[in-house]
Amino acid sequence: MSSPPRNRARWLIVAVMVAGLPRAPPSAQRRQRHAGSTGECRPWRAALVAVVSAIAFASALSCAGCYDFGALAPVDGGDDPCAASSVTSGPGILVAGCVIGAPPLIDGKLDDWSAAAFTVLDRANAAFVDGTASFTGTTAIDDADSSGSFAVRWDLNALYVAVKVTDDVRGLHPTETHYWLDDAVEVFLDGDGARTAGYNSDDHQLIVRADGQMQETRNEIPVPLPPGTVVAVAVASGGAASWTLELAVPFADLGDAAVHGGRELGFDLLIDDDDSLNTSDRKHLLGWVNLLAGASPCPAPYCSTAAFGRVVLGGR
Ligand SMILES: [Ca+2]
Ligand SMILES: [Ca+2]
Ligand SMILES: [Ca+2]
Ligand SMILES: [Ca+2]
Repeated sequence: MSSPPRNRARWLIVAVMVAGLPRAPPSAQRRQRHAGSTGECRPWRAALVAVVSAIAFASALSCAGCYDFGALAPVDGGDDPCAASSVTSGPGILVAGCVIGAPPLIDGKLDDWSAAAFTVLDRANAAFVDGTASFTGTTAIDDADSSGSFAVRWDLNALYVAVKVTDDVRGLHPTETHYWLDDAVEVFLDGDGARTAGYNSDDHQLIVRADGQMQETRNEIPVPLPPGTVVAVAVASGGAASWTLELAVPFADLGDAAVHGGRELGFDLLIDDDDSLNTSDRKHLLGWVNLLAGASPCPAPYCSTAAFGRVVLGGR
């Protein structure tokens, strides 16, 4: 490991202090010692400055990977938790961006997310579709009816999820206790990535309704929300009933595994679309991944974490 930044700072301070020492007039003894020399008399101080400066410079170069989490400047010289990951996003695999600087503000507004980080989920690429008959087959019409995109980021404290939903009619019925029957987004997390058939304490199905209300079910049974989980939604432009959401789930709710780059978690996401004004009646469901497609008796993420795709904690 390269030398800690505090040490580098001390070297630099020493170098500056030494460089700033006043030059003492040469003593008679020193003058005598150098008398008759034909070469340049190099003072000891200049040599020391050169050595110290070289060490400080080399130290600074060798610490390019020293970062504190979330900080752009080296602070304590520890390993960089946002070191680049060799994993790349692909079908069923999403690389979560490492938070650099401040974590996203959970206010439902996604101006603190990079547009490039979002993965599209629409009728054309959804692995799991319900309500197929009510799609028209015309991409523009179907995407305006129900589509979206999502992104995931992380820091040492939490996993952050952002979703953009495009919708044409708000189907929201606050008295409905089954949130997935209204306009909602379902986020599925398998903290230890164990892909168990049943949900364990590190596994979550979080259902966020378009009014910002959130419900958790585990093995299809409502349970208390994970402690510290925060969600916010906002109305988005782009459609009459389009909306965005932001979610932060503390890693404390995602099992005991250490939080570090390269960690894999099970992850999935569904968009529920209810276009009924009077009663809850889900019209469409779009799911990112469903590895249990065709299985029985319940081939869906809400039955088994084995159906999930995965998210990998990535680097900067
Ligand atoms: Ca935000
Ligand atoms: Ca719709
Ligand atoms: Ca699990
Ligand atoms: Ca709707």
